[in-house]
Amino acid sequence: MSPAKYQTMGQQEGRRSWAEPWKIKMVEPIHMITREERQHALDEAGYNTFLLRSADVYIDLLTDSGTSAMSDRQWAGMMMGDESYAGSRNFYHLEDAIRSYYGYKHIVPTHQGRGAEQLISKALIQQGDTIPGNMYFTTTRLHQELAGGTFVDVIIDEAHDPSSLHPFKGNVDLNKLQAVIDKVGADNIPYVSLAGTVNMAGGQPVSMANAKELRAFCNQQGIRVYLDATRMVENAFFIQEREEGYANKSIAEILKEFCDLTDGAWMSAKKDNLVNIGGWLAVNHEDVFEKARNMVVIYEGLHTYGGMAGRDMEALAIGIEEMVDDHHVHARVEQVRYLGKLLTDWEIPIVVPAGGHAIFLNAKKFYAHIPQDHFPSQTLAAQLYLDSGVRSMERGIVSAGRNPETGENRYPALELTRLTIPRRVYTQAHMDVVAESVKNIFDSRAQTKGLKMIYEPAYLRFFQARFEPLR
Ligand code: P70
Repeated sequence: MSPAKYQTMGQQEGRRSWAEPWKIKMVEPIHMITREERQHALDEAGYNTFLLRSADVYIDLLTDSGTSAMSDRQWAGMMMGDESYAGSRNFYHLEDAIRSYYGYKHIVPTHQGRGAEQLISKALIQQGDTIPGNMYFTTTRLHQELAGGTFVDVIIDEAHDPSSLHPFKGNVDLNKLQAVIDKVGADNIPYVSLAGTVNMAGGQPVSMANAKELRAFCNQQGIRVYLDATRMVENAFFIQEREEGYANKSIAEILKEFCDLTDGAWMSAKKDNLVNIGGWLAVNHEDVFEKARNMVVIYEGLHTYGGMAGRDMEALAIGIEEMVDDHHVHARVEQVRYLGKLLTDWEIPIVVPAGGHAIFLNAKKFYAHIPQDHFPSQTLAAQLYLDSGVRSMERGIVSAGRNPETGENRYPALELTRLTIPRRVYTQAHMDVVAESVKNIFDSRAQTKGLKMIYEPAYLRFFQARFEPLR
């Protein structure tokens, strides 16, 4: 018998194949517009993928935020919304879910993550304070700055190196943290801002060992630790996979153990929690809770809905129960990795190891001939859209913005374009189409020129900035 021509993914890797733990019950048609139409759409959008209309996008990898497919149980929950202004029963379900799976005592709902960031920043930060953290996130840092603080990066050096294979590139460097304390004094550090899987580093995890060391260190110094839990479930998966002693613990157990090392968390429920909108703040200290619960009525809504409808809170509570399913997390991260494997196999530069929510193309290497001032990551996102209607996101110099004190551009070491995978939405075939398109623009990269910024808004410029191609 002649050898078979086709091989499944599993066979290619010498193992049995696995599949997603769900089947599709409802579909949303998508289609690719023509290259001329895409060129026109890109011009209209000022070469910024945030300004494209989604109808002009074929495969949307802009973000994994609010783009997940909800389950039939979550949709059923939507019908059980208790839309009372105060004391909605869905809020109590949400409170129970957060208490059981994350383990925090007090919960304040918000409309999404940045609502919770505003509350925690305003509750804890005083003018002139310093907030150390494992790499900045755009909205998180901005809220810390608006509250009068300065963010200082204390992530390990490996996080800034796209080719370092360190298994926990999200770890905090305690020497760097000590140096910050020596400089500004522990009294001027309201908390350490710890992110579970570091978005801007490529979705890289923090180890349990590092979190334990950090906790012990902060206890000695009298500093609190608050967690950005947005993608902490994916972090738990990496701990289960890579850290000694965790292979036989469930995602739920690891999540709880990790959160127990922190004083509270803010959350963009639009990611791990599998909903299209929502967020929350959860804390153990009564004093912080009281401040946040009072402030939420100014900025978000009453403390039993915080900007969410009752039905949103119900879907969110159910999403929390579903997100800790080990099979779900495995399928989610492995899908991201599948795309990463294709690209690395074809020698396209990406951040390794592949992270939990996205593949990050290393635009500095991809377009080695385009200087950072000509926006290589932004250029890559534009080229990818032009080639195939695939939408991605700039995560480089445009995202890094300007130093608020000097007004100078920040030049981040990482100049990346993010291919972000929504949860339970796309198939392996979609990943193949994306990979081939990346390969196509990689093969013709020498002809590609950079961009010029022609409009720059004052805050979070990446969302609304406009560009023109350099000729
Ligand atoms: C993304 C989204 C949101 C986010 C996050 C982390 C680690 C907090 C938030 C805020 C959306 C986004 C936000 C800013 C720039 C680009 C994209 N991340 N912490 O796509 O939560 O969006 O609910 O207010 O990743 O990565 P929210």
